[in-house]
Amino acid sequence: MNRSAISFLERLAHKKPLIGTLVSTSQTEVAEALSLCGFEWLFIDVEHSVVDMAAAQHIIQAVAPRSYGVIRLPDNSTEHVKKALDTGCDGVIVPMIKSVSDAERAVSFAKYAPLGNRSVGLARAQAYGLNFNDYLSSANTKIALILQIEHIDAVEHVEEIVAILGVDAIFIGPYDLSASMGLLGQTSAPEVVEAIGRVRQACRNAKVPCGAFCMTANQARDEIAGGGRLIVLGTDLLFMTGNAKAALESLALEHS
Ligand code: 3PY
Ligand code: MG
Repeated sequence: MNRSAISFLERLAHKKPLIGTLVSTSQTEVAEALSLCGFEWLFIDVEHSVVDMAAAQHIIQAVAPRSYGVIRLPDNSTEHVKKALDTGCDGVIVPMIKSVSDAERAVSFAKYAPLGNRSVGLARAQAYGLNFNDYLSSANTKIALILQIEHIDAVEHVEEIVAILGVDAIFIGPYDLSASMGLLGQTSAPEVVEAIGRVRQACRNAKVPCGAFCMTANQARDEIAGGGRLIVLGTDLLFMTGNAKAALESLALEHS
């Protein structure tokens, strides 16, 4: 698919789920190979991996226009939001939103005036100046701001958070959410499932797309059946280690 025909944010408005995967390595060949596999978008993880902002830009360059490139930021700071958006990414994912004011801060960093106060740069996003005016006038409606709800404090205010103009989608983080509830790693605990249900319901009511990370295709199926639209299926290294281990184990069995 040639993603340049439609922006990521416009694509998010469609009912059909967006199936992506998580990129945690800097080599552009890895991201390019995943893009060639058919993942429609890549969740480029600058929060929990060695990928830095320069590598993220190179990954986006390697997969465009085949796949959308969306950067998960290390934190909710103007420094990271503006640097990421200026790479020309299709969206940013801001982790660890805990309150309405955190969400409003993210909007103010990520959206140009009058919606926010995004700082004006001259970089790849603006085609190094060649597309400056067009980018400035269209970025707010084409580049997605996705907030991660992964703390119980955010769940308590999720109905207000999804109502904020400029919040384009929600990505649920079950692992950090479970940790914030004193249930580290227990993502199937009833309290965590209930909290996630509240987030999903708030998104449904506000017609804000949401999604989550899924380790397996079966989990992704459940997520889609539950209304999830922004799907991250596996990671670059999970695909590699899973296949490598299985191949080694099957060979070892033949020779044991
Ligand atoms: C979490 O579960 O905390 C995540 O951030 C998943 O992406
Ligand atoms: Mg997390």
